[in-house]
Amino acid sequence: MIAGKSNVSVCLSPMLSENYSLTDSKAVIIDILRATSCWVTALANGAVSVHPVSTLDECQNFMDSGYIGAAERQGKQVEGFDAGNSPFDFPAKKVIGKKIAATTTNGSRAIRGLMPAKEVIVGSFLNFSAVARYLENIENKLVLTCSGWEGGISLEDMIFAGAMLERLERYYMPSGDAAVICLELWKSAQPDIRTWLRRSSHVQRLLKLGLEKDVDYCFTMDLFNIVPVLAGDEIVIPNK
Ligand code: 3SL
Repeated sequence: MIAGKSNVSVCLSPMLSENYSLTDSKAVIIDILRATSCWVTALANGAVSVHPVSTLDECQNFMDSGYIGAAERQGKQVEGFDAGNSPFDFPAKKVIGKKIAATTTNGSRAIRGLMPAKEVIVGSFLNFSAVARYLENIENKLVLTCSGWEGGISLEDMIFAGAMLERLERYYMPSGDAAVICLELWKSAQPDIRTWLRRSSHVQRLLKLGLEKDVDYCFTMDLFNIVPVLAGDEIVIPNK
């Protein structure tokens, strides 16, 4: 490690998280399609908090106590819940002043696995620069954690990680082969990231479900200037 720079590594899948020492690191949770993009949108639109939960039963219990219940499995909204996992499910008129409980196939479980970290920050392209600015000059090690898909990897999460590694290169020293792969991927995806990402299996899955609008939206840079973090069990915008 170069003096003055902290280490940044990339965890490509929650299945690999045991290889990272979270207790002395800050972590960024990444699920570009679509969990972290949804949570950032809901909070930017005025939701009080998002409580990520693993199971449908937990989500139902929160819904019974007044939360908006958002539940997705295999890309689709689960019947009986208030919302699925589309960013368009969380407009201001629906979420302002409300708490949300959210369960998704990968992201809501992946973030729960990061709870031992010193701080968990929610990253998406929608709040990319805000997160990058927040991470400049922090002295902790950093783990960029990709949610992937069912234990595997996801290109769009890796592209985000590569973009963040490049943005933070003045402040952090990339560590490990996963960081090298993500940086190389990010470079090779230039100049047209959206077209390059069409080869992602989850992009293809969402396109088959007619969700092109969601994909386009989630690849939009810097719509929001917010940095949501995990506070206890809930994701919030601090000092709000
Ligand atoms: O797995 C997840 O957390 C979701 O983001 C998947 S989906 O985009 O809602 O299909």
